[in-house]
Amino acid sequence: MDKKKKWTEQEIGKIYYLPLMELVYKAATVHRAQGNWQEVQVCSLLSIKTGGCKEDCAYCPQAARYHTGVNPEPLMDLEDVLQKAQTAKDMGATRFCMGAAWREVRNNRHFDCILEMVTEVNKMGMEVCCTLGMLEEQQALRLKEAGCYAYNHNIDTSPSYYGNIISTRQFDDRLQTLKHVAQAGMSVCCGGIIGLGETDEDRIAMLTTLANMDPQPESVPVNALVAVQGTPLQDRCRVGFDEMLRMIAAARILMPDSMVRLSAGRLEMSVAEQALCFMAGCNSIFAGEKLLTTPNPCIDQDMEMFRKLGLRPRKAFAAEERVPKAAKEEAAA
Ligand code: SAM
Ligand code: DTB
Ligand code: SF4
Repeated sequence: MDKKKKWTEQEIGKIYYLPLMELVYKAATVHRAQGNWQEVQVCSLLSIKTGGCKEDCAYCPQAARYHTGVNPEPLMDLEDVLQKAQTAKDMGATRFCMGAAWREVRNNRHFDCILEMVTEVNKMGMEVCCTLGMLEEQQALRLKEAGCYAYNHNIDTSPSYYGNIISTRQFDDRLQTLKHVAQAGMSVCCGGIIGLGETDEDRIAMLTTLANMDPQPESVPVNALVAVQGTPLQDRCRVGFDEMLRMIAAARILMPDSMVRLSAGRLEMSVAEQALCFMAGCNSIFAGEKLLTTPNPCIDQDMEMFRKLGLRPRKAFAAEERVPKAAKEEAAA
């Protein structure tokens, strides 16, 4: 598939609305053709700066304005972060993602501390990912220089539904940060959430934005809303498993080279349901008992699931070992 292809919403709608089993079959076929289908990237998340965020993201337990029981905490110490990273590495994680409940990064001592964390975790041989809110160009470059491999910044939903969920920033602000991340040479991790009250058309529009990014995001987290008490979305019903499966399968077909990550919402899914997601092209998970503030399946359960399904954790930096298609074509010419 030509990566530079510009997808229209109509084209994506045709894929998205396929009968589910046909969609899964097509996605599984794409997944098999890419090779490495047995490998699942195991990522670990750590909230290094929890709560007290000034943004109003309606889904988020860390927004200061909602009363969710998440206590604001200061930035973690370097030593504590390194200890958590070692624990994550020992349990088999190869990507370590550090999250901060910030609207944006500021050029202050907290950012300097994070740069140090990035450098030290990178030295441990793990792919370092950060998710710290909006970034300026220079800040993205400093993160990259410190050894940050990837940056997570989700578009969350469709451009037109965005204003119903977040009013303290614009959809285009997200795109601007993603541009800075890509220009700095970091790998882009960008996805969204389903279950916010959006329509199928919104999901299609979100997929269209992601699929038309150039280059497409290296990883695409698909989150199901975790409806946290105290947030404006506390009473939203859980998304059906078929809806997660549909999003994962569509993402796999549209972004064949990306890692598609089954992210928030996995705790409620059975092994059989997750198996269908892996079949449909999901090849990455967040592992460990906690996401940022909410629970997640424990690693022993996940390893047992991999064993049952004949899957295996992928090595760190595996993407760099693959010869890019363009280079192969050049060599052959
Ligand atoms: N503050 C930074 C930002 O907003 O980019 C980084 C942390 S933020 C918690 C990272 C992402 O977590 C959000 O963009 C959203 O996609 C996801 N997220 C947050 N709360 C969630 C929830 N309750 N359910 C599902 N996903 C959630
Ligand atoms: C992503 O797409 N999902 C993760 C990670 N990127 C940072 C976060 C999920 C957070 C779920 C709610 C919580 O634990 O606070
Ligand atoms: Fe803040 Fe990020 Fe939560 Fe929004 S998603 S309230 S920016 S921590």
